[in-house]
Amino acid sequence: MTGTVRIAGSDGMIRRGPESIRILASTRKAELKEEHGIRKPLPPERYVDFRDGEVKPGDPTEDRAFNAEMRWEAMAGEDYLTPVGSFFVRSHAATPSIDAAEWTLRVEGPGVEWTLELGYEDLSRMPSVSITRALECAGNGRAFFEELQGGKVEGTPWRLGAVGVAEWTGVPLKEVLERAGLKDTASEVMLESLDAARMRRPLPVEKAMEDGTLLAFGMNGEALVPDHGFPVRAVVSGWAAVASVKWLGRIYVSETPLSSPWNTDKYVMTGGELGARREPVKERGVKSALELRWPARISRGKNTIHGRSWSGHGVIARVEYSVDGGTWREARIFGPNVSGAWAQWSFEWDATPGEHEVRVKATDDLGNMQPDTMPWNELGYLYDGVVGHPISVG
Ligand SMILES: Nc1nc2c(c(=O)[nH]1)N[C@H]1C(S)=C(S)[C@@H](COP(=O)(O)O)O[C@H]1N2
Ligand SMILES: [Mo]
Repeated sequence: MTGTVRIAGSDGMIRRGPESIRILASTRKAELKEEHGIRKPLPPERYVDFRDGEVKPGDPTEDRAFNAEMRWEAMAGEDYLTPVGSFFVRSHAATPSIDAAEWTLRVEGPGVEWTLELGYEDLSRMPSVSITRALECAGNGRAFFEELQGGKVEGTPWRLGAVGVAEWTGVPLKEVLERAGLKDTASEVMLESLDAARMRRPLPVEKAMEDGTLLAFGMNGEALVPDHGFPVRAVVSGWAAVASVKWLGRIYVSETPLSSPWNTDKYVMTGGELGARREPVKERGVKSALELRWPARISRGKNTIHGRSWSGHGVIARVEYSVDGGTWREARIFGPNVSGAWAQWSFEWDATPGEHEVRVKATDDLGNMQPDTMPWNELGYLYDGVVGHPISVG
C-alpha cells in the first residue's frame, strides 16, 4: 500500500459533504429541456436523443432527459471499441462536475477492518489493469416488448443502442477491499454515487472480488469523461450496467444482505412469469445488432451487412441471419472476440428492391442462444429476443 492512503480516525468519519461537488446542470425537472443533463455533444447522426419532444414535467419518463441512445450506424466502419463520442449515456440525474483533487472514495462498514479513504492520486498510483468489456443497460431492447410483442412496459424505449464496448482502466475492486482488510464474514458491497440521484446498489462480495470488477478511471485510453463517471466509476463485467455505478463516492461493506431501491424497486425482474417475485437484474443475455440505421435504406444489389453480437456469459460462438423469414445462414465472425465484450460479423446480401426484414441470432460458447421472443416482464428488462431489422432496398 502506498503511504498516501488515508485511514479515517476512530469515529470512522471524514466528513465531506456534497459542497465539494458542483452540479452543473440543474436537475429541476421543468428545466430539463433547456439545461441538458448530459455534457458531451450528442450529434443527431450518432445519438437518439430522448429529450426531443418527450420530456414533460410529471411524466414518469421524464428522466429520459439524461439518456442518449447510440445509433447503430455510428459503429459502421469503427474498430472493436465504441468511441467515447458515440457511447450511450444512461443517468438518473444530471452529470455532476466533480473536482478530482477534492474527490475521495471511502471504503467502510462492518465487513472491513479499517475505514479507507483514497484520493484520485492514491487510486491512480495503485497497480491498475485494462479490460475490454461491454456495458449494456438492462433496458436495452425494451422497445421491442411493445413493438414486436404488444406488451406494455414503462421506461425509456431503447431499441438496441444502449450498449457499447470500451477498454476500461482501473484498479480491481478486490485490491481496494483487501487494503481495507476485507473480513471473511463480509457479505455485500454497496457502491454509492455522488450525483444528485445518489445511486447505490449492492453487489455480492463474490462478484465484487472477481477480476472483471473494476474501479475504473480510464476509458479507451483517456481519463473518463464526466458523463461516463469521472473521476471513478465501477465496471462490473457481465452484469447489466446498472451495477456499474458512476461517480463513486463511498463503498459500504456489510456482513448482512443489503438493499436499496436500486435492487428492490427498480432494476428487478418482476411480473409475467415471475409473478410478484422481484429478482434483482444481474447477468446480461445474448443480443445482436446490425450496423444500420433503424429503419435502414440501402441500394439494390450486392451489399456487405455488418453487425455485432454480445453475451454477458462468454464469447460469441455462432451468428446466423435470415432475410424475410428465409433459411438461417451463418455470418462470418471476424476480429477480436473478447468474453464479456462483443464479436463483429458480416454477411453478403444480394438485395432486391422492396421492403425487407433481416433477423440475426447469436449463440455464445456456453450454448446460450437468442430466443425468438422474450417472456414479458413488467419493467421491460433484458430483452434478448431476435429482432427483425427493417430495410428498404431502392
Ligand atoms: N451514479 C450513477 N451510476 C449509474 C447510473 C446513474 O444514473 N447514476 N446509471 C446506471 C445505468 S442504469 C447504466 S445503463 C449505466 C450507463 O453507463 P454510461 O452512461 O456510462 O453508458 O450506468 C449506471 N451507473
Ligand atoms: Mo441501465
